[in-house]
Amino acid sequence: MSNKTENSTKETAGLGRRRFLNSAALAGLTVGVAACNDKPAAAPAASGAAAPAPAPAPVASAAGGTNVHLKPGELDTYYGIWSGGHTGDMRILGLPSGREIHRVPCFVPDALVGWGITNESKAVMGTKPDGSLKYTVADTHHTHASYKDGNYDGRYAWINDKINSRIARVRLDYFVCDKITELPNVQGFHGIFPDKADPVDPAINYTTRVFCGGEFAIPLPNNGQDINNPEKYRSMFTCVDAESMEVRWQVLIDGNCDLTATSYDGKLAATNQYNVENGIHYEDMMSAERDACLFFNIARIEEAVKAGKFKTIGSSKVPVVDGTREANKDPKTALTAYVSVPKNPHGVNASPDAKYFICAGKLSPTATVIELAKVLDWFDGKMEKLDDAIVAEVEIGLGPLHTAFDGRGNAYTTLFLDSQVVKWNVDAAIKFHAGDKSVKYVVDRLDVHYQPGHINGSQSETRAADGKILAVGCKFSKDRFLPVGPLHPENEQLIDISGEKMVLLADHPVRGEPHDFIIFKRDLLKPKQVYSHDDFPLAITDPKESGVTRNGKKVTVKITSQAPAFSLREFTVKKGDEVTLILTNLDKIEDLTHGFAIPNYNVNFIVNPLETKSVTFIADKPGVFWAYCTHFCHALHLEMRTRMIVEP
Ligand code: K7E
Ligand code: CUA
Ligand code: CA
Repeated sequence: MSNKTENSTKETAGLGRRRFLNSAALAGLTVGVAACNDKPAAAPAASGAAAPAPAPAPVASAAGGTNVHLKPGELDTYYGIWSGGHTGDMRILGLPSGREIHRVPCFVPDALVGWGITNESKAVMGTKPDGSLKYTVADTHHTHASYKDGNYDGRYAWINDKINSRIARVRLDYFVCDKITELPNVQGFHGIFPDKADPVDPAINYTTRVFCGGEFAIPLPNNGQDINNPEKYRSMFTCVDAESMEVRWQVLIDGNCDLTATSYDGKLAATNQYNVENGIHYEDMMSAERDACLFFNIARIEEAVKAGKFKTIGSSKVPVVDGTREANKDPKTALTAYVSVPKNPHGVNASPDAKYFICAGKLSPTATVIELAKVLDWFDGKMEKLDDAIVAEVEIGLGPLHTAFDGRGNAYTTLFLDSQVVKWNVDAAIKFHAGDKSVKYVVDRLDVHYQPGHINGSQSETRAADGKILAVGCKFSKDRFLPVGPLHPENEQLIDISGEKMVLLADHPVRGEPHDFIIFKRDLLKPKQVYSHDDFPLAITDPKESGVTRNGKKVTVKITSQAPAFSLREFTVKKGDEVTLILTNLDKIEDLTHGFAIPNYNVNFIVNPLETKSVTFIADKPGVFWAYCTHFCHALHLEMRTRMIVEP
């Protein structure tokens, strides 16, 4: 970009641009990249204009010592769990190489594994009374893993679906989705974060709850009444049980939840909020100068639920407590606390020293640092003014969205409009805010390519933040990769943060459109490579059990696979039968996966070592159908097939 140099040498933008940002929102302009038209070169991709030929990018030599180019056979140091965005999936990357190793289907069908085809996956995804999938679209933004002692324990990861307000759990031993829960009375479920400890019982120092922020306020109940009555519009903050995946409770709140964070002691959860105005029209949502970071006192909420101080909404049986501003004015009894932050904030992130939540300003060029001990003081009646919990509010650049940490006291915030990552020191910002204007809290700035959203560092959201690498999800890649038509990939850039200065290490194209991700040490996970028959109630443990059994029109076909053959060479059913085919892969060697596809029957799925899956279909077409193995397994893989005969 010809004028990137100009951008990078500019200090925090001048007042004029800042004013523009404030007035842009009021004027009803689209907030975001396309709106920032006094910085035209920063956003040609959004406007559809052809990007100018790029100047040769400054190629980073890996000064900090992180080598992104692994030798053949060399393994990555870190796992990365990425949300896939509106592809609706979860992706597993290796870092620092940036290689995509796996995709975990959860909310939407997946052709490789047969997710949405097999009975087992359909049971997880949810079906309509006729057996078809309830939903086939999803939008995953945020993924976080379960904790123990302030670090990941390798049990689970959770991911949200914003479109249909669903939360999915992925088992990290097999990297498969095992449960999906739809949140009642919520639209636009966005922020998600597991707790890290129990607020009351210190023995429970691991995740037992997952918190979910509802972004879109809707009339409650949403049944076609009260469409034009903003008073009836509310959003909800939801607590889901980490093990059962049942919804435990909800909190009715003012405003819209954006991202979510949890404290290391389990006492507090928070969500950044815009639209505390409770506007139901676009412009109304941006009228107040300050919105809020809304804190939830988890122990008090659960006491209130236990004491029966709740209502239910619509057909949902989930207890809903009142977390609105009006009902929570007395700190001694308050369930919630609305700490003010500049208008329309976005990300909120917990610092690895467990002391602060940091709110990124989005429409404001600031980061707000909130001290958690002080929020607890307010709840305890020891601090009068809640906003005294704000220990810093400093300018860091234009369009701050998300923040990561290095464990050495520094924060790294993405600046969407400036196309930069800014490294700033939290303690220095606190000193500056307290009055020492000689303190320089901005440590470094680095141009990224382009318009970054989420950012995360290695181990950044744990007490073990290691300050090695940083990944940045750039929403526009423009000229960074070979052109492939109008749709550009995203650019997940990798930055070395081991030294004082950030060093850009690599660009990685990814299929749209990841949002949040986490990066953690590979030894925190011990994935299994072979299933156990015990995992599957339908497992066929002996090929001799193979065969066809009939019960009226219902036919069960049991079949096993062992390279390079299926146990049945052929099987016969009758036209009109409801066929349930159960396939167990008896190969127990790592990496020996088989597939099973039936021509013209829309059936294709895989079975991993010792895995069992089933499909059910109506044999409505007579004829011969060569069901064959789709997954390369053996020199005789192409021959691996069975003849399905459907008699007329
Ligand atoms: Cu910033 Cu949905 Cu996390 Cu996207 S949200 S970037
Ligand atoms: Cu079995 Cu290919
Ligand atoms: Ca607002």
